[in-house]
Amino acid sequence: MLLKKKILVTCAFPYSNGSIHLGHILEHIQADIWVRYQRMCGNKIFFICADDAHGTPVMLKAQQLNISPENLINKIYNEHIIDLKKFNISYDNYYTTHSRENFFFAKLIFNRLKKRNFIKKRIIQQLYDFVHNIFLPDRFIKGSCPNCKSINQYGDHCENCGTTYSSIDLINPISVLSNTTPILCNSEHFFFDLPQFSNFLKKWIYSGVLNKKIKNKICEWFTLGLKKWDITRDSPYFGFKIPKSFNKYFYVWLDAPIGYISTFKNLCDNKKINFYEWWKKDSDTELYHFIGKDIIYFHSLFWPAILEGSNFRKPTKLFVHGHVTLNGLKMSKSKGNFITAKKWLNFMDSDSLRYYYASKLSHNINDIDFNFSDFIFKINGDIVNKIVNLASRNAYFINNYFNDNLAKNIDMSLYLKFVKKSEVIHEYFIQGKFNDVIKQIIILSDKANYYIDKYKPWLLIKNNFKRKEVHNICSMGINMFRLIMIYLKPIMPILSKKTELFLKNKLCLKNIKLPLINTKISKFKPLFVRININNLNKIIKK
Ligand code: NOT
Ligand code: ZN
Repeated sequence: MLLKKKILVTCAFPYSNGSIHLGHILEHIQADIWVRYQRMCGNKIFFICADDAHGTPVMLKAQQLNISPENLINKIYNEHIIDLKKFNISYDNYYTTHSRENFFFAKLIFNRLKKRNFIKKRIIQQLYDFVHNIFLPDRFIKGSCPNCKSINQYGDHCENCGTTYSSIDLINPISVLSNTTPILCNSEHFFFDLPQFSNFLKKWIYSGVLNKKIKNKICEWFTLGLKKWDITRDSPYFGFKIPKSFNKYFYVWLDAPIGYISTFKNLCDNKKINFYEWWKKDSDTELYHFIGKDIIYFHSLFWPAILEGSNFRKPTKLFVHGHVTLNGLKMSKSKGNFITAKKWLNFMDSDSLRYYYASKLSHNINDIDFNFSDFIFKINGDIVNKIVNLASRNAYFINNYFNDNLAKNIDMSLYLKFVKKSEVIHEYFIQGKFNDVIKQIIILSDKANYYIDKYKPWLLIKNNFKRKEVHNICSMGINMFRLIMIYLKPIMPILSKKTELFLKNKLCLKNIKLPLINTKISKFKPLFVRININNLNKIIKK
């Protein structure tokens, strides 16, 4: 018997200052499909996520709404939980970084790093807004790019020429908060000494954790040279206060990844799981992070270095995806092409989006375009016309002529060809090549429909001597539908539930070699409703 794996999977934590939108949902769906498939294989797997609750944007948003930050993050947390549940994202724990467990691990890790001399103090200059009495984060400063001089650029990088720089190098900086000119002030900060980890990281990156494209990107960063990383923020800040410091806080990006550890710890305490088996330095369990390409730096450099420096295990692999564009455009609130998860669910179902994203997801980091006509074409063409139609056209005969009973004989050689496909489909699932899973599923659906078209049970049924033949053919049709739905189960959980009721049988990989014969199915009820373009258009109308 194959040894069962022990796996922990995470998604990047959504910020506590806004709603989940279709861009976020891509990642949660991607990870959830992978996790559901691993569960079907019988592996022991935990799937966790949390809200990323700290930082200046959360603090300012709460001020704007005239509520406390705690109040804001609670409200957003409840919304996030509901949205993710409705997309059937099957988290074992969805927690928050504003937790006592996270404070505990942030302190523990900081102290371990400090003890081993990986934390350095430095006095730095930063821009200060004297109207709001606050040091300004990069995103709250605008000015002209020091390189190409283009105006209205943010304090961290130029959207025109792509250069990254420090906000104090901006020409004519302006505070986005007060519209006044900020003043340079001194402040003492703690820095994480990333360059000390150069050798470790170079080795780690080549240990199979990343695919080639991403490795190349990281090599560029190595060539530029690793820099010490500022992990402190001054008060006022919403976050964890650094012990024994005067009004210094951990930067949100320090305690966010530590949330992976603390969210799991919270699960362990509730479910009596052995925490150290999963997080100790030489753990033989596996750890996978699903992230967007914008946060590779944090996960491939800072995060493994922090774990190494504080004596914890490192990730097994990063699954990195590109960003979602909507009908070819970047999603943006101001341009009106921005769809929240909640809005989507007001007009559409969740399975169809899961299927569409799966059909576009592979193991590369290309952006993923959500195109409305392509979406309708795929859902109505693949799900309704090919897959569900296979069930309905065969169930018609089984229900009406054979008292809901499946025959004793089906075409076993063809059946086993369908079973054999589970091997390549397995590889595609494991590698995250869901687009190839879908391609295989469609090939099988076409084959199955062709089989029925060839034998034409609707003509054979008119001949009393051909009854048995019709019974066998349509029972084979139902069996092919069942195998297709087993492969589709991690992708479309709602359709799968309905299919299980229809087949009176649980869709699972374990007994895939045994066909459904000489057993009853239910009366067929529509399993999926055709998608209407008008509903889709309503989503983008305000
Ligand atoms: N809230 C961040 C973002 O970019 C992601 C945090 C990821 C979680 O949306 N932790 N880490 N690392
Ligand atoms: Zn520029």
